[in-house]
Amino acid sequence: MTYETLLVEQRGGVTLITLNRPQALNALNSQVLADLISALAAFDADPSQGCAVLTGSEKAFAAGADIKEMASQSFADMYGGNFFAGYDRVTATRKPVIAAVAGYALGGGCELAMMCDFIIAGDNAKFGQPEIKLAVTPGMGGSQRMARAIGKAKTMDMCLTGRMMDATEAEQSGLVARVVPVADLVEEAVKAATTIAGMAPLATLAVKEMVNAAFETTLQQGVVFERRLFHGLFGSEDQTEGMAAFVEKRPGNWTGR
Ligand code: CO8
Repeated sequence: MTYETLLVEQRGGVTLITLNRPQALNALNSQVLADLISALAAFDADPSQGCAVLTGSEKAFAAGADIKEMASQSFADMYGGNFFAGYDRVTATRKPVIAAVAGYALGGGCELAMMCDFIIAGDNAKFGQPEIKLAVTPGMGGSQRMARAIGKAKTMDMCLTGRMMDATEAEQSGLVARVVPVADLVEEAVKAATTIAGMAPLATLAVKEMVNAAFETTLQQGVVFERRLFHGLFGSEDQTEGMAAFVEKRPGNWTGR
């Protein structure tokens, strides 16, 4: 499958998705959204694929939603058409997705990175929610996901001033999981994704679901949800295999059942 705005390749069990609108610093227009939904749905449905990496270019992961596409839209267009609500389908991806961010991740670009399960940043990454400078606000979950990731004080600072945060600050704040030299970014992200893709598939789905539940539930509900998923995995063949493999000092051989 080929896409107008993405490059997609499989590296073993890892799907590498590269945003590819260099002329607009990977600004997210409606075509990018349609392509992304399609590529992630194909990844999720392919049993040979265990983890995806979403990346951009060395200069820009994505410099935001496409301002030129939005500029002439009315309230009726945006609200009536539920503009960009399709991104809910990006977050509905059940298998893990790592954002590998180099360069600018601004506005919708930062929000897209935060929709992924974790972010690995190149040391030149710059994160920001500069929508305030356009007299609008984050609209793809940025105010909510950033507040959960790095807390109120820094989120208010970022969203009210529109300033950029570099990779070091992003790591110290907990926005990104790791920072690596930008030249190694894709390789490092694919390496992490390969590790994830090598895990038992049902346990991997369960981890993603339970960590995400931490943002939707009370602690008590989340702990019970985690315990039930843990119990449920004892109905899987891979649990029997995983524990036998440990005892027999050999790698597990997963069936995804
Ligand atoms: N949209 C459209 N085109 C863009 C965007 C964008 N967000 N960002 C860059 N471009 C284009 C430029 O217009 C330029 O095109 P051209 O060559 O035709 O003039 C090309 O990309 C290169 O950009 P620059 O020349 O500006 O490159 P610089 O290196 O000088 O600057 C910056 C890089 C600092 C990243 C600068 O391009 C910039 O400030 N970009 C805009 C950043 C921004 O404001 N992002 C937020 C956008 S709003 C948003 O994301 C809202 C999300 C919520 C939507 C929710 C819907 C429900």
